Formats: sequence, structure tokens, C-alpha cells
Amino acid sequence: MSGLTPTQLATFHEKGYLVIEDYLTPTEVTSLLNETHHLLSTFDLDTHPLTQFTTGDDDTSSPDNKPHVGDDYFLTSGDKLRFFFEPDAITQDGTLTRPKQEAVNKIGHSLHTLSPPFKAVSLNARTAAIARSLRFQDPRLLQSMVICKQPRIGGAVPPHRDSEFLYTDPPSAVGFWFALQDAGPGNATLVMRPGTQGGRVERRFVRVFGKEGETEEEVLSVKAGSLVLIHGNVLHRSERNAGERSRFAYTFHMIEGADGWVYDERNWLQPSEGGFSRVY
Ligand SMILES: O=C(O)CCC(=O)C(=O)O
Repeated sequence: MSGLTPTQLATFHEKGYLVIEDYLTPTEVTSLLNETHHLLSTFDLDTHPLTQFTTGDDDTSSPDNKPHVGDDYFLTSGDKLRFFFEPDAITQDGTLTRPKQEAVNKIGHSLHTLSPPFKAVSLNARTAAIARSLRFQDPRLLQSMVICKQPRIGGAVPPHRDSEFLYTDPPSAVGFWFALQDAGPGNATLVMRPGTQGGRVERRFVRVFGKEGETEEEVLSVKAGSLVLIHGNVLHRSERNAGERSRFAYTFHMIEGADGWVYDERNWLQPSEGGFSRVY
């Protein structure tokens, strides 16, 4: 496995992100979509607490950008497969307004250990080669999820830096974001602010997207199977999906686990016994 080319590495460090087209084969994409649909249609609603996954920016202390502090179903999901609903799919009295598989905002946060198809595209030689290119010494994989962006109700993800929520000292997070369906301006794709990876990483929610950096936003248009590598310090966001097309994506994150990097004990996601998944 060859990892990133010098040109790809240069782009990643210059812009804070890198798009690699056709990273997943069509067979892999199909297998991940089939698995996603299977999980969405078979999870048990009777035992579900109907946790919503609100994406508003009114809670500065929220983990993973979202107001989930104190929400046990969320906070204990780091090594499980759990299902978080779109707020607009649940009435005030807790009733779903649409079939459950069309109401889920995301599935998280350990697909990379608990789902064989997701594990196969996560913990493998290709990921290890990229980690080596990025000079990780002891890369650890964590916080994997499928983000569904359902038609008409898929909530916006406010501007953030991933390192703020998976904080290590010094910062080390890198996001791996895989388009499972075509993602473009019509269906709430990723919006990047290139060059902002040089900005300060604080353990807080970033409220204002426009003030940092000189560069304009870049709205990504990527085909299913593309991988977007996201520097942990680069500002990015996605809009609400007001369109009729869903935009399923799979993402996991990598942090440095070697001596000299301290994983913050205030991060929402804490390692279970055995620690976060080793890549090599
Ligand atoms: O998929 C999205 O809409 C947002 C994903 C994102 O911002 C992240 O994974 O950090």
C-alpha cells in the first residue's frame, strides 16, 4: 500500500483537506449502503429512548457539536451501535412522524468494530498506509458513524474543528469521510474553509464560521466512493438537507495514541477497556 502521494500530502497540508476520488470500489459502497439499510430497518424501536440528534448551535458545551451532555444513550455509545433521530422526525410527545429508517440522523459510534462491512473499510492496510503518510506513530481509530442527511429534514452540522471534540494535547485528529452517495450543493454536502487548520484549537464550539482565515468557503461536490481526509483543525460544516435526495456518508476519526499525546479526559468519547482501535 502506497499511502498518499507527495502532491496529495501537499494539498492536505495546504488546504486542510484532501479529496480522493474512487477510494472505495462500487462493491464496497454497495456493501456499506446495504449494511446501513439493514441496520436502519432492524434496530429495535421498543427499547429506544427516542434520543434526538439536534444540531443547533445553542449549546457551547456539547460533545460532538451537539447538545447531548448528560444524555446517557449518547455518552455511552462510543463502543456501541446506536441510532440518533432527526429532531424534525419526532413530535413533542415523542412520536416518530415517519418510518424509523427515514427518521435517523446518524448511527454511531463504533461501526468500525461492530459492523463487519464498516470494519473492513476502516481497519485495513489502506488506512494504515494513509496514517503512515501522515506520520502517525500509533494511530487509533474512534468515533465512526453513518451520517444520513435524510431528504427534507437532514439537520445542519454547524462549523467546527474535529480536534475540539476529540482533543489531544498536542492536537492530532484527522477525519476520514466517505461519500456513500453523491454529495453536492443540492443535498447538504461538506463545506470547507481551506487553510483554517492553522487556527487555534480550543475545547469549545466554534460559533462563527466567517471570521477566520482569508479563504472562501469551498462547497464540495463528490461522487459516491470518494474519501475526504479532514485535518482535525480545519473548519468545516454542512447545511440542512432541504432537497429530495439523501446524502449518506460514513466517517471515522484517527488520533495519535503514542506517548507524548494526551487524550483529554473531558472529551465526550472516552476509551473503553482495551483503548481505541489500533491501526498498526
Ligand atoms: O457529514 C456531515 O454532514 C458533517 C460531517 C462532519 O462535519 C464531521 O464528521 O466532522
